[in-house]
Amino acid sequence: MKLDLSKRFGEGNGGCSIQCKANQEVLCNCSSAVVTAAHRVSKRATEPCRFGKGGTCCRNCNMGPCQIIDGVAEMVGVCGADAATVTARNFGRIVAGGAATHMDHGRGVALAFMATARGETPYEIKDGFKLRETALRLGIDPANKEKKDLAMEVGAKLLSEFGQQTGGLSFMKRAPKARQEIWAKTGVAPRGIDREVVELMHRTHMGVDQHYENLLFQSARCALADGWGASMIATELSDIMFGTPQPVRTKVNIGVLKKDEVNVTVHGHEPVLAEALAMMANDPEVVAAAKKVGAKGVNLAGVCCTGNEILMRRGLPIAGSFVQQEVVLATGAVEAMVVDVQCIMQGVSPVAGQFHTALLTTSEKAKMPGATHIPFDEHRALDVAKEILLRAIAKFPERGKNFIPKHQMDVVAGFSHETINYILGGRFRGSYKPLNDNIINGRIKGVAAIVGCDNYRVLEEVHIELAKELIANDILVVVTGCAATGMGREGLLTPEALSMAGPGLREVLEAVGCPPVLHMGSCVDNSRILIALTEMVHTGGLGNDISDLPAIGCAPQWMSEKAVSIGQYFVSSGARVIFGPSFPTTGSREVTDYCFKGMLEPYGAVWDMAQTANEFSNKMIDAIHQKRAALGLDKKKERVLFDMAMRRELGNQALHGVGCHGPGGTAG
Ligand code: SF4
Ligand code: MSK
Repeated sequence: MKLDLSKRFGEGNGGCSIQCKANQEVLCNCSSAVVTAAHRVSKRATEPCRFGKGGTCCRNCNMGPCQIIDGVAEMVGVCGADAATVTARNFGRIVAGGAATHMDHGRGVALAFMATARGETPYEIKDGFKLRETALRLGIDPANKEKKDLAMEVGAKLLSEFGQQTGGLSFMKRAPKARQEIWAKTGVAPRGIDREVVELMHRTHMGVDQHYENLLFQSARCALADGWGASMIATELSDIMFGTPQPVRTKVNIGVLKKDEVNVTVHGHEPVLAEALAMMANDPEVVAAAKKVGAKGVNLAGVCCTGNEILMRRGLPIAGSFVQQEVVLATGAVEAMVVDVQCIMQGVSPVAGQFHTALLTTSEKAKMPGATHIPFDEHRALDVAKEILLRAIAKFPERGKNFIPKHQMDVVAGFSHETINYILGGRFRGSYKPLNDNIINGRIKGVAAIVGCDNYRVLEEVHIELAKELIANDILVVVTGCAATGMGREGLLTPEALSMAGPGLREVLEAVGCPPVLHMGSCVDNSRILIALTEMVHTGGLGNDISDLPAIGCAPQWMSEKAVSIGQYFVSSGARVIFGPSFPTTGSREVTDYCFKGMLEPYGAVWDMAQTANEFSNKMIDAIHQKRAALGLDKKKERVLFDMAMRRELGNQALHGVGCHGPGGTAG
């Protein structure tokens, strides 16, 4: 199949996820029989269905499917459902789908954690300090308890919250007090984790909840059960079990594949199998087997968020983001792609079939035509990992014509909330105070999160241009998921990228050797951003709630249902979120107005939409300055003429160290 990719891939437009040079070179060098999402999307001459895109196609019963047109009386559903009901129901189902993935992921981590505490897996409890901290947070006294007993108690408590019917979620008590009061007042606090998905699916069934506000209320409750429940449990227990990320230097892009090693890529989201593979990759028996077939060893590289998990904790490289998953295989240099769950395109199977590559599914929840299934079980983790690696090694002699592009880029990742605390405040007085102080004194204007997927439907690479614009305006950027990999490809995740930052941000971060864009992890790790925002509130000086902070989030190239759940838990937590290039409720003016304006009243934050990098940056910078103005931080200081007495007083203060504020030096 020969396709003209020039429209999609542009010329000399290196760097963007779609047009990145590595992608272009691989696709130009591989056989025309290789078909990827890039080919499929350019073959689709038509725009996506307007009803589907705007949320007004309903197939919730067999009298439909019904396409609804907002404001046209004859164009309601056969049952009478109007655009607002159908759009809100569809929005709810997107949130339920997204939240459910994180819930199943979190449950899986909790079960593996319990098995580890019982000594049934090869993993260990690596971060004892975080275990004790978490125990205290859950009201469990860690005193005089063996590590494994304490881990059992912590794991059992958190696992119980998945099936819990009433009461609240423990980690929601970490939120600022004002936020907890808002949740209590609105009644939106989740009762149990799984319950909220089940109820949302019930409410969106034909003939149940027909009020869009009520549907969006349950969507918010379900999303909160994701962010402050399942996702946070997944992140915290993974940290305790596999180690809390610390800054680590590694590389990203397809060039991390190696000519003389057996390339094994891990793709999906769950860290448990990838950890076992990392533990076995240097096993003497595995290395000997690799040498026997003429390879120097095994090169483990990530794709999507499984990649982000092992990049954050082990410093292993990432070969590609979501839009690169098929292109990585199209190199012909991958012996095995090991997949677990989420974001795995069905298209990888036919691409793998063009080469010697073994496509290996490992989760009972996710099998694929054309793949070999090797069931993973944490109790047999190392045996399964060894079997996978030996299968990959056996493929190495079959490697035929291949092309590995040179492109790879250095990145510094591993910015957990704990790391930020430590970097800013030092080991013995870890604190967000230097960050808050520098926001107050104006060197840093605020914080922006760029999260989520990359997407073949988006022609402009918004992430990169947006991040550059934000850091140039002295806004600290935090990133997760595939957006982070895209930033990595462009060199934004290195301290050297500070040359692109505004003078204030540069001055603060140069002192601590931090990049201006901080990689905080996989998409489940967006919970780290919730904690970082909470910490900023607790540190003081920037208001009483997340909604007071000069902080904003966005997902300019969102693709997955998870992104919508994530966006909704940020909005319900008080952070404004901008999505692009589309929003799933635009088929109903009422519902979109409610999301873009009406949510301000219950949650103190709203959704918004933008398309170009320019539009995103204008809206985000404006929003940050509005928050600064509300906090009284954007007022121009009156010029003060100092007399002798005032100068003497200043001198005394300097002598006694008053005004010295961490990495920024003296406070302004
Ligand atoms: Fe049509 Fe109503 Fe059935 Fe939806 S629930 S498919 S709008 S009849
Ligand atoms: S993998 S959800 S494409 S970020 Fe987390 Fe990337 Fe989005 Fe999947």
